[in-house]
Amino acid sequence: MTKLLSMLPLASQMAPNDYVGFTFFVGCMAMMAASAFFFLSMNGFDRKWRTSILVSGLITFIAAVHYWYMRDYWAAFGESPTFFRYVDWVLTVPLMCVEFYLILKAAGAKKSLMWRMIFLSLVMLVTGYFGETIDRDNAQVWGLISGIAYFVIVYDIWIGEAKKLATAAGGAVLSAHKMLSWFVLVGWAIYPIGYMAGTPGWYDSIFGGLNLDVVYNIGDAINKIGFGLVVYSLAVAKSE
Ligand SMILES: *C/C=C(C)/C=C/C=C(C)/C=C/C1=C(C)CCCC1(C)C
Repeated sequence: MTKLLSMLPLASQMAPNDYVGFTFFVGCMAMMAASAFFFLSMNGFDRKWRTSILVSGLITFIAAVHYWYMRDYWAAFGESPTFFRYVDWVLTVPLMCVEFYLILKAAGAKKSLMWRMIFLSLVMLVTGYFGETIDRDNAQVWGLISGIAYFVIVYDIWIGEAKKLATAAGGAVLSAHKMLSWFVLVGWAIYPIGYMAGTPGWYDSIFGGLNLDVVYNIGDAINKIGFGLVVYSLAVAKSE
């Protein structure tokens, strides 16, 4: 009987004090629920807003699939699933840039703005990956380059071209843009904290008590689901 049971693809065991595993599990469920919500509500909106809601759903759906694997990976190896984490981000963060563009399209946003943001986000993520994996000894340098790319994105949306377009559009678009900008300034700033907690350097003593994965999982839940809900609210406001 035990032999038979061991052949079944049972869920991995999870210790009651495995709080890292717990955040992977809850994160996975939350992303699934959010995806169902976005996909099922899509058809209630005007054509124009459907794409935006679809992208919100794709962001949480891609994350849900990755969380499924990350949860498993953590349970099996007790190690940070860095590879899956960054594949997830490389797909979802550019989609968030697309979301900014879609919202500002009516105000005259050009595709070049979108590509610029996508490029910057990829620089931010690829350098972060180097610092966490193949060149951990220079994690500070990679983190710095990544941080610069991040600040250029923040500049673009708070002060630069994106901000100007949002101001010109006014109304619900401006307030949604403002909310999304806060997500990028405050919500995205959670990630460097996780990075500093999980890579070697002088900051070990400051962030040493934190777990990189817990910080990243909290960041993802806030940023992916919250971001999608802002877009959803804008669509509701605009469809009335
Ligand atoms: C859904 C996933 C999101 C919104 C991920 C965002 C990730 C970041 C903003 C990561 C930023 C980083 C830095 C600014 C410096 C250190 C390295 C990173 C990649 C953790």
